Amino acid sequence: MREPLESLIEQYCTTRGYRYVYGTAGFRDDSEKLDTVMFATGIVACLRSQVLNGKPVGVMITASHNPSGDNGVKVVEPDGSMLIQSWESTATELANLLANRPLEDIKAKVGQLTSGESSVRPQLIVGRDSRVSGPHLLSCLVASATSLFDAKITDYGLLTTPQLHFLTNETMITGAHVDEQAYFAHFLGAWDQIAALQPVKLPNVVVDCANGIGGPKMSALLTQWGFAKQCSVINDKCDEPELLNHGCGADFVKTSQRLPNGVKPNANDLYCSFDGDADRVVFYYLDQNLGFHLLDGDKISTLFAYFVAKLLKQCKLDSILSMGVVQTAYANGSSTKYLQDNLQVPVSCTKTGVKHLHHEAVNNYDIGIYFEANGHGTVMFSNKFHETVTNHADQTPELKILKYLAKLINQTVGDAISDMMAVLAVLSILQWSPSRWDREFTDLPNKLTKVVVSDRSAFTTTDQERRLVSPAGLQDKIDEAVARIKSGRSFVRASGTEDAVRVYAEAATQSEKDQLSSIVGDLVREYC
Ligand code: 16G
Ligand code: ZN
Repeated sequence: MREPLESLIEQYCTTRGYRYVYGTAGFRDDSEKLDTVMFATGIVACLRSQVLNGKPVGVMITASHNPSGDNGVKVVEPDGSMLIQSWESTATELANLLANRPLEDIKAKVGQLTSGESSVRPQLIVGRDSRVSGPHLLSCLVASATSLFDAKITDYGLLTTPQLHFLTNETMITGAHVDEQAYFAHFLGAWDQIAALQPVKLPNVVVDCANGIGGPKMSALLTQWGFAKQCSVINDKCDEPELLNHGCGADFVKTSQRLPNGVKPNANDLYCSFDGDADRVVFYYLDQNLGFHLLDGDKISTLFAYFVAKLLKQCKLDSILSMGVVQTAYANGSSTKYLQDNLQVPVSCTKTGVKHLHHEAVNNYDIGIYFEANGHGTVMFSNKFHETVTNHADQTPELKILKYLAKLINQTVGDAISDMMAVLAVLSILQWSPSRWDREFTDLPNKLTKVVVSDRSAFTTTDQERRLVSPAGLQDKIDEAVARIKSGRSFVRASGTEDAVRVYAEAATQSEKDQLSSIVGDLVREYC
């Protein structure tokens, strides 16, 4: 230990008196409140690496689509997946202890956690998005990791969240330092393999990077990508903090269902928007009258399901490899119906939050496609898939495309860059225009609103967040309201990221959807 514990705590655990929760996407808060959390996360990440015998544990500093004044941190397992759930409470407890208990208690606890039983030197892989608060917060994390653990830290500086997941996993696999270029080389390699089998034919693509870290990373990709001539990047000013996620980006486009700032409307282009840390993507296009059409996470997962099902059939692998789609309650009812009725694909529903979908996809299918409607998602290919396609006697072009697709889609986490490349490859092979893609099914009109409540913990749910358990009686009232509306569906859940309750409503028509949304919103206000 280089510095006495006491002075370390005095210096770095300066944000005190707050309560923190390691939620669906790690810790997230106003960046001014996070010093103590970062110091605690340094400890948690090092302990996790020690338990795993010194394997690399990732740490990503980001607040995704939140405003630029917020920040956050999440811990990544050596295989690139999210921190296992049982450690989330360890992280929460430690952050709250450091932020709320007297110095003596903190010293005792930290002393106990670092009491040197383990001779294993922890290894951390660290990255951050473009937020101004990033470097300072990183220094708080580095302080505990180096002073208390002498951890080996590889700091990649600015990264997208999926890059951090990917590089953590690559470090574990190779057991050596991995250059950031390995990320680009991997996905560009897969793209080139597909393009060699099937010439690429696509419209111009405009990529809105939410003025976040996706901007410079897309620029780096474009310097090496054969498709670059047809691809342009907008909202890539990641050095102007006030612009981050402001009037642009995946969250803005999905929630407001309109073009982001900075777009030149053109009916012949395909557009997509990333979020601030580039782990979410949604697409959209304009019809000949410049009417806006969104192609969100549901449209992306159904596109992949259509394409993979078709290839599996052509390769006569459909009875050998199972494929399914994982959604949340926010998936549009039309997409679920389309998957089940038109494609005959099994669909599972999980709670909101990428980790829930990810586990369901990995545990249930050889090819598990998962997307939240908001654009978070990927396609997971199992070992059985890889063994089957590698050993298959008939290495047809269709089989090879399946194999390369499994490489083009990030296997650690949803990735805006990799998802975008995969969608473009699929559209090119199918020779589908954006409107042809959109025609597969029509979304039911839907609305997502939020109600600010004094205590969101009063709203508890069951059935993958589709039904309320408490407040008592509210679900019955919602059921009555839904029953009166054609193709009506509505549910209420407490947000995991802010002090609010979210109300989702969908129905056969715009006016019925508005009606249902306002009735359920009023019911929530009545019961809170
Ligand atoms: C987090 C989740 C995202 C989810 C959102 C829901 C991750 C990496 N991110 O951002 O998947 O859609 O929370 O927010 O899991 P809410 O609970 O406020 O509705
Ligand atoms: Zn994000």
